[in-house]
Amino acid sequence: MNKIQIPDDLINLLINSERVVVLTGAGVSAESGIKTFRDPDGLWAKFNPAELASMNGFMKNPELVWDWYQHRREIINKSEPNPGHLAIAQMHQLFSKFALITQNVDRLHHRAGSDNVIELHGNIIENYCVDCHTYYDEQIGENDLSLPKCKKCYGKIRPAVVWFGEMLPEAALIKADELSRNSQVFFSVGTSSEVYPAANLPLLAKENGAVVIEVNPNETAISRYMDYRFRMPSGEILPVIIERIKERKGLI
Ligand code: BV8
Ligand code: ZN
Repeated sequence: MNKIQIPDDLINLLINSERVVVLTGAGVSAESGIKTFRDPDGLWAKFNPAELASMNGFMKNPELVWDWYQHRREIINKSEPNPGHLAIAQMHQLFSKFALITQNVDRLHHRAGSDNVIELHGNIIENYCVDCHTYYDEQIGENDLSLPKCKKCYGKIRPAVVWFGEMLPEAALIKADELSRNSQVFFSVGTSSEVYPAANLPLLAKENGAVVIEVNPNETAISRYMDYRFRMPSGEILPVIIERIKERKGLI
């Protein structure tokens, strides 16, 4: 029997809930070997985010930004979904109105089997031309470190992610906002809750009556508002929660 204790009242709530929403951040991919952004050894420990994850940064130094994303793509391509991603993928079957919202761009949730993933910050797999917006959905040559140019207009090609100062995809944000407001249970998993508007979602859920749960080895900006806090890696705790729900539902 797993030594991790899950409060009975939380399991009772979960087996009687339909509208369950999970919001994930970089921490859910940490156990897949993908560095987070703000942890001490994180991606931005060496760089200044404004320099890399922004249009200004890209226009100032497109090769540096392109190489940074190519470097991250290489790491992502060698990574596999971890037990945290796989546990979340099982939630689609356990809750009749489940929704997954992510700030991550690595698409490991898709590879773990999650569908209808709401990507607030785009994805690192696809690219588009900054001038004519032609989409390049196949991965541009992994080894092609030099900045590729658009076949149509010879413009610069950029990753299809949302940079700082850029609007989030409107449909994704509206959907995420509505799902959070209507959720009965809201999990905030592996995010420092420092980037907006994503960081608003757990509080929006709480304001509208949801029970909010944080899964993060560290304190975050919203920890004090959480109803439950699991101070451990998502890859450890989420499978235990799933197992307890399945036991109570007689599925195992
Ligand atoms: C926008 C690009 C309108 C893709 C990213 C002042 C107040 C409020 C807002 C702002 C403000 N000033 C500026 C803003 C707006 C700005 C913002 O929020 N800035 C912050 C820094 C204050 N937001 C924007 O610009 C957004 N657009 O608002 O448009 C607008 C327009 C103009 C001007 C104003 C507003 C765009 C935001 C998107 C930016 N793009 N990424 C990429 O390269 O990936 S954000 C980047 O941060 C990633 O997407 C990442 O997902 C996201 C959030 O970070 P986290 O996922 O939380 O990762 P982090 O490292 O921070 O935390 C990891 C956590 O995991 C830690 O807590 C750690 O303890 C935990 N962990 C570690 N291991 C594990 C674990 N947890 C569980 N298990 C483990 N094993
Ligand atoms: Zn073009």
